[in-house]
Amino acid sequence: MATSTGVVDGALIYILAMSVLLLFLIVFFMIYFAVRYRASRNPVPSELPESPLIEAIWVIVPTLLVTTMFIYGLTGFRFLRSAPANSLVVKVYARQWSWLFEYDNGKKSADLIVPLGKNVRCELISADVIHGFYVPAFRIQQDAVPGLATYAWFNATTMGSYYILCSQYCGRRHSAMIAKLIVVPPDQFEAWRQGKKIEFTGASYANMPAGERLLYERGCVSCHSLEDNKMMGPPFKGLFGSQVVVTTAGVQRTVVADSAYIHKSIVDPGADIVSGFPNTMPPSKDVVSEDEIGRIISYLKGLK
Ligand code: HEC
Ligand SMILES: [Cu+2]
Repeated sequence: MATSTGVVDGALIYILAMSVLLLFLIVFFMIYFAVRYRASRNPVPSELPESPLIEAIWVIVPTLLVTTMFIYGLTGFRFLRSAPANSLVVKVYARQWSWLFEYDNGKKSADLIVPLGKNVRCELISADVIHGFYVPAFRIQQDAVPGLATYAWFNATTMGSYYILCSQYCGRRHSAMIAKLIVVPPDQFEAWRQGKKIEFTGASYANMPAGERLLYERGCVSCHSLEDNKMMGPPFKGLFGSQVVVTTAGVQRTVVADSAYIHKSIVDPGADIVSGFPNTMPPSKDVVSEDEIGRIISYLKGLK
């Protein structure tokens, strides 16, 4: 069965082989003619008769060669652009600056866990700017554009863990927008998808306390430091219970960072804007559930 890696590599190798062949032919004839018709041997330039046959050959042969490259490329492109109907559908949320994968039963994950040998269709959703879903090992790359439904698909035929990168420069922590694609046996995948706790080798944030892990998995730490340094957003250390100056509907006021305030900051970040920071935090309704917000809050309580 064809795979994304197979079709892309096939086209690449074919085009490369053709180019190398042509390079050698052209250079060979160039040198040959330069020597054969050098000035010392031909003080008077030779007059070569016109030959429609030769002219036709050097128009038709390269045209055919280039056409085969085009057809090769087009077949691969069409293969990559048409996910089989029976694919496993995964929603891929791209946001500054993290990935989140959601399965049809609502299961969410910071790594893309997929079963071996199954067609997987990744539906790309951008929460903010243009990102690029890029899995070099599988040769797939597709932009996630706000307001546009795009997708990429693949079929993993070897177990292991591979990198998922963002291929569009999407802001300050673009280079940290990395997740793992982990290919596991189908039965393990199914158990995991149904909620069984399995720690797959290569998973990004294994062995962290639940609340802290969520902050990593849901991409909060790309803007919020768990220490006391300022990043894109305010630091989390010492936040709980502290006094925060915020702007609410244009009016400045001081509030205490209690559970209700933090909850609101997560679901509706634009409501209270912390003074000194831009209103750039993405709303996290799709990304964290009520239950998870609770776990984040209790983690922040302990982060003194
Ligand atoms: C793209 C950067 C970015 C990401 C990602 C982000 N935030 Fe924020 N966050 C901000 C900025 C900027 C502010 C300050 C402006 C404001 O209040 O909206 C903020 C404010 C907050 C506040 C209020 C902090 C305070 O000092 O009063 C909390 C709580 C918070 N974010 C939690 C989260 C959680 C939880 C996540 C992950 C689900 C998250 N943020 C993801 C940028 C981000
Ligand atoms: Cu990105």
